[in-house]
Formats: sequence, structure tokens, C-alpha cells
Amino acid sequence: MTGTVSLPKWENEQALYHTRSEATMQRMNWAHGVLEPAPEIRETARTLGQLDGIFQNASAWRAMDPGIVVYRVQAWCPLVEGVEGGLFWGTTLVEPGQVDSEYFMTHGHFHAKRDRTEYYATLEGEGALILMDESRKTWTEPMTRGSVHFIPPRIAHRVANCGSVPLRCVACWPSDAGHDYEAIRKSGFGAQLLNVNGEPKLVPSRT
Ligand code: PAN
Ligand code: ZN
Repeated sequence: MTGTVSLPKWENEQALYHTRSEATMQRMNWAHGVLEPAPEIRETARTLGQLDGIFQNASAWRAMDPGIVVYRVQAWCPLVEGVEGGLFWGTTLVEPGQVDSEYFMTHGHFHAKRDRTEYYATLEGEGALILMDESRKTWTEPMTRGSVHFIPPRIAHRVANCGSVPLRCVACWPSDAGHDYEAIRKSGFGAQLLNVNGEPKLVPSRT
């Protein structure tokens, strides 16, 4: 017989999925974005010490306790990372704080597959989504409770907390997006978000 191609059934793709049947459902507290612990939920914490070269004022960064947690991520990855066609879901909590006048923020990345996009939505706190294109043009979108953000293809992204309480946001991204941190470690963003007289201001990075 020719001309028929049957797609594999979900059950036949099990090798691509984590095996527990509950892996297709989780529970999240929508006030805080906290996901209930489960084997498929990966939890990571990034400390100041792990964010070498990310903040502009290196001597102010060195003078601070490297054990301070800057942000935490809970990621629900029900598929094996790299599989095409799936989605991941995660919550990021950025603590309030500054390194000199620069707000605490996430490392930031381009997606390894540059055309992969993402949604972010703010649950609590005040901050900014910092975006940068491949020509290093950098801009921000304000993040407040209820803001929803679409991150277009080929745009690096990071989140800064400009307030006095934790900034909590959820994100949804393709399972084959991947993360390119190297590009940011090497050249950073084109601008830094600084507290200038109590207001967030995007200031071009020193080169
Ligand atoms: C988010 C980020 C999360 C942490 O889930 O991974 O906010 O930021 P860094 O990955 O830059 O440390 C996301 O954008 N996923 O693609
Ligand atoms: Zn991303």
C-alpha cells in the first residue's frame, strides 16, 4: 500500500516522555507561581557567585556575599529536552536587591535555536523584561502583576526586579529551544537596568 503515513500514537512516543502517567498534570499556585514538588519539576537557584561577569560593577559584585540567592527557577519539563513540538513551563522568582545600582536579574540568554519564541507573564512584583536583538539593540517592557509578554525569535531575554518584594513570573517555551548562555557571558546585553534616583533607567553598557 502506498500513500499512507501513520503518525505514531502518543503511547508509542513514550521514550520521549518521562514515564510517570501523572507527568501530564501538575498543580501551581497562581498567586505565587509555586509548582508542587514532583519528579518532573526541576528546581534551580542562582547565587551571586554563579553570576560572574553579569553585573556591571565587578568590584561591587566581588564585595558581596557570593552565597546570596539572586533567583530561583522551577521548570516543568514533561518531555526530554530537545524534542521538537513540545512545551516547557516554568516559574522564575527574582529576589529584590542590587549590585551597586544595578537591579538583581536573571543571567539572560538567547535560545540556542534562535527562531524559538516564548511567553512570560507576571504574577507578583515589579520589574522589567530586558530584551536584546542580535545587533545588541536593547529595550525593556515593564513587568507588573498581569502583564503578559511575547518574546519574538532571535531576541535575548532576562528579567530584573526593580521592586522591594520578589518578582514572580511564569514562562512557557518550546522543548527544543535550548539556551545559549555563552553569547551573554561573552558580550552581555547592550544596556544595563540601573536604579537612578529611585527609578529604573536603561543605561548603555560600558564596552
Ligand atoms: C526562563 C529562564 C529563567 C531563568 O525559564 O530560563 O527565567 O533565566 P536564565 O535561564 O537566563 O538563567 C526562560 O527564558 N526559558 O527559556
Ligand atoms: Zn528563554
